[in-house]
Amino acid sequence: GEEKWPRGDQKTWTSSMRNVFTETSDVTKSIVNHVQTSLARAPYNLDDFGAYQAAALATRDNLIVNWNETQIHFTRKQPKRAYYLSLEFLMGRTLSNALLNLGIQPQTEQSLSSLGFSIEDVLVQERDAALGNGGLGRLAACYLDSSATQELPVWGYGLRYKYGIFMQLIKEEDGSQLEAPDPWLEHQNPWELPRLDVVYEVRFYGSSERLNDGSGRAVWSGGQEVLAVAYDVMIPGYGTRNTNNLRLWESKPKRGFDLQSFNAGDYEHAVEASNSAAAITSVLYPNDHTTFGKELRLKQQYFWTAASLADMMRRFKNMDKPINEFAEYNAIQLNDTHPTLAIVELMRMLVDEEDVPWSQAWTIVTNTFFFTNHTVLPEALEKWPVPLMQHLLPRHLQIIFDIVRRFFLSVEKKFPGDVARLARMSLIEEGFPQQIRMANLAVVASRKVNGVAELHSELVRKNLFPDFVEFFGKSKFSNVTNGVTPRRWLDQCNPALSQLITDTLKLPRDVWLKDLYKLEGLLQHVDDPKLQKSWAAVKRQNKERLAHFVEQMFGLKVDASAMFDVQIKRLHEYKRQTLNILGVIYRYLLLKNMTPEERKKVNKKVVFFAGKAAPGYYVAKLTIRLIVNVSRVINADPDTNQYLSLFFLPDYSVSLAEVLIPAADISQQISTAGTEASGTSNMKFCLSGGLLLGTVDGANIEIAEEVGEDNVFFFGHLTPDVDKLRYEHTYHPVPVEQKCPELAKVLDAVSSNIFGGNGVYEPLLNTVRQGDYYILTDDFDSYIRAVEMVDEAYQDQTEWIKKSIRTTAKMGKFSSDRAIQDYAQEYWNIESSRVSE
Ligand code: GL2
Repeated sequence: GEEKWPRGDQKTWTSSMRNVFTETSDVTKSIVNHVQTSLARAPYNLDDFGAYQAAALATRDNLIVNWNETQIHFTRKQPKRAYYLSLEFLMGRTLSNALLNLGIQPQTEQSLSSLGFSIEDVLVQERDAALGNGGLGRLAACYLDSSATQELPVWGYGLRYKYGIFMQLIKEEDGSQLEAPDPWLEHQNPWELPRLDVVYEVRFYGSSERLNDGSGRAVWSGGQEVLAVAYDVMIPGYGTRNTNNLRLWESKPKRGFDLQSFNAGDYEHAVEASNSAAAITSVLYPNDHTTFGKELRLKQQYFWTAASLADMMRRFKNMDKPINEFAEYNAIQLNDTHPTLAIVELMRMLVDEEDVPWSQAWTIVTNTFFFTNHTVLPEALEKWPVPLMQHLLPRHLQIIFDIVRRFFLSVEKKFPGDVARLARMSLIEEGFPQQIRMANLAVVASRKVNGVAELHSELVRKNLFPDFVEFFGKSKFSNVTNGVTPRRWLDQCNPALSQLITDTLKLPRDVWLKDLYKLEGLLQHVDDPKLQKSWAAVKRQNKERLAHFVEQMFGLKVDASAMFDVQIKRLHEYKRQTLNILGVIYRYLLLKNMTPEERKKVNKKVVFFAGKAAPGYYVAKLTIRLIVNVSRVINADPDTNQYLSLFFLPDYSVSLAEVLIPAADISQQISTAGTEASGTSNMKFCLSGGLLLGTVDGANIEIAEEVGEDNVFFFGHLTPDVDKLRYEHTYHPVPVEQKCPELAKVLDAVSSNIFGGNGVYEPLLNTVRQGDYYILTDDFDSYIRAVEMVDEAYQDQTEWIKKSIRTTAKMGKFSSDRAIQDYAQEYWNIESSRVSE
């Protein structure tokens, strides 16, 4: 129906409102206007950074218009919504993505050019938003992009860390990693809207009194109260006006809370309280796949889930629906166990604040939540000590114990007297202290549980939660294979390839970028020499871009005609960067022993590494140090350096990945079988036509299924063998010299200090010599043979290029659009709705 215009004269309002501008002249006007007013700068002293700021503000104006329209659209429409709760959103840069999605890239390029700036120089001024550690955080960013593109009512909720993932420096003296803070908000962030009016109080500590009136309710009071303030980040869809929201919370002290202290003249104490409130969102924890049980981390998790749920509840209540319909209007996806407290918090809100009886509240909760597991590594499974929970969140601990009691009864009913089963399934792990198993809690309270690739989802069922599968039934546990957004990971980072694909498919770019299965059309042209030539030329161009970048950084020449071999990811023993570097040393020693004539026949190779190690992960940091020092020796060796060179690129980031990935001939995805849940950079490399050298693990398996095994290079033992091999390492150890002489020679070379170090690498080498948990000694020979196959295949450039085209052509499945479709249909039950033009 007609709505009454709220204030003033409607015509005056609407005639002054503007829509998204797309004309170059309007872009220019807006940029200049922002230079003049927002930045208060003059044309003659404007540098590239100022031009970036002005272009960002101009672009942001457009985003805000669409963002507003989208929020109004969905508020009116009242559809079911989905919320993606993630402690990490690894967004990278925004400007180029915003320009692409708004469809004003060419106009902005032209406008900047006529103002005297090159768009490339302007775009690189932007600092990455690096609020994540690795794949898990980047996945969340890809999923936001796909949700907006598919016009789905999805919001992300996270934390606005003042410091993102640390900056990695490599120490000149010894090649080791140093960590420096990442003050990414130092300059204004144009991509966020502070919502100082969207504020919630979040309580910590205090005490909880049960009412004992039969209702199960309790009153939680006292303790510390802090404020959560919303900052909204606009998430534009591609080829649509729909612009979703990522809401990030910042903590701040509650004013007046410490008035008592001020009055008492205890200024120091009052200020301390404020500091501790601000500390909650100060820093992203830099550990990937490990938990340390720090109180501040638990505070982050509760702060974030409490604010997010309060916000969802407010939005739901504005719709005037009965509380029992909460799950019909809200789906919440838990990105790993980090947001598991949201389950407990929703119980608390329903029971204590909304007066909903326990069993009804539990029905609502178990219909609302969905849980994604992202790793099977035991060190990543979150457990929180009961005493810490008691201290920090006394009411939540009561609720957890109430959940435990009821769950015990239902297990006992189904499996009477099976005490061992109860112990395995319990949400509480016995010990000193007792610990809360967050994964078990997430499983018990979620409607569905999923892994992130077929193999991983099977391991989730068979190894992580077999008892729960038996109890709840198989259908609760399923798979959604990860995906990546082709907008950022093909069109933006590899524009030349995107153009070639558009030309070859004879389809508009916005068609195949929204339906990536269309890439299969490339297969028809695989044998076309013209396409092969252009395809090779694009790769060469991308390699030259990277070579130039590295030359600037290291002052060394990089041969773009050599094969580019890339492994970029967090440093972790299970990812086996060690296997790669030992393989490089093996190759170097072979080259050293060759005559100059023999060397000429060798496939030239440039090996690239990049990745951060958690600051406290000693072995991972040693691996970086070894790679850096090996590179210094190899690159300086005139006998071999035309044939083999090696670079460790510091401070790996989304933006660095955007330069490296399009330039790779091959990427290494070489985790011990059964350890990498999915991997997502494997998909990105293949999308840019980089072949895959990898183990039979994670999404590598599904990539091979798509492109065919003859287009990938697989090696190594399979998942079912790994446990057996580990058992043998422990109970029937065989010295490396016997088991794998080639590897033993490599280890000895490192021990002999030809790469320096004076014995510092021994602890790293000993992880291989003793125990060898990640089975390097078992996989080394097979790895070296696979590398030889790669070298051989590369000799036939035509065949190689055909493999490359075939690989790209079969990446349709790995679009995050497909993954989000799966979640929307099979999990969240939400529908698309387009904001009108
Ligand atoms: C990870 C997995 O290790 C990785 O294989 C997967 O691709 C991503 C996204 O699902 O999740 N799990 C995890 O804890 N991190 C990952 O990258 N940090």
